[in-house]
Amino acid sequence: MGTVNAEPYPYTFEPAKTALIVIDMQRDFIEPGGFGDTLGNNIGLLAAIVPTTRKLIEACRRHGVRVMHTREAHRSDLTDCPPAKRTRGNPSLRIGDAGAMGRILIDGEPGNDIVAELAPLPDEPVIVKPGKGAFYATALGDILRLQGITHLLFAGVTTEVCVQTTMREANDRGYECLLIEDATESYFPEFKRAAMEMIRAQGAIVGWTAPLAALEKAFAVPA
Ligand code: C5J
Repeated sequence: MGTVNAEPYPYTFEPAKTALIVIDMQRDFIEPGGFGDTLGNNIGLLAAIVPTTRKLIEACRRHGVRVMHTREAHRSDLTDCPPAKRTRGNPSLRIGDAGAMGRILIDGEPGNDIVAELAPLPDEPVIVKPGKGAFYATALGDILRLQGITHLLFAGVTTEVCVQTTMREANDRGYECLLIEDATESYFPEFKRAAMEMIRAQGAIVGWTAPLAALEKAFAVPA
């Protein structure tokens, strides 16, 4: 059993029943010339968490916490993409259009890949999700249940969109959720701050937050 010095109070977990879910660390959101960049976002903010996220993944692998990854992606024929998602906001590039790294948010395109530094190992599930939440229209719930997972650690981008949505879905399904503060980021720093406050408000109404160092400390305590 490990205990993390988290907010709003200590978070206790058993590594064998815990999974790390790394959300959407995809080239198109993070790398120069990708979708996020072409929309005028400051991708440097997201790129800055790659080294910490890598350390987090490696620590989880070493300490027996299952690692899983997600990618936001649609079928190449777009039949799983609601027209409302594709057209909203009247963007210059829509889902399925040709971007600098292939078609935007389409499964199998180069830009849809997870950044090389965080490449999943062959035995780590990659959940391909058409929505913001990783439970919607995916096998994630079944995968976690079959593995006896009760606790989830979260990292990835963006904090207030896909990360927070997935944490809320997980919370409603009974999982105890901890967000690693320095392994998540938003294009909008004030949204990250607000999302973290919302998550841990009212006695961890959605879950807990803690920096990677606090998790590493918990791992360092002999079982
Ligand atoms: C979007 C995400 N579209 N991973 N995705 O913001 O948060």
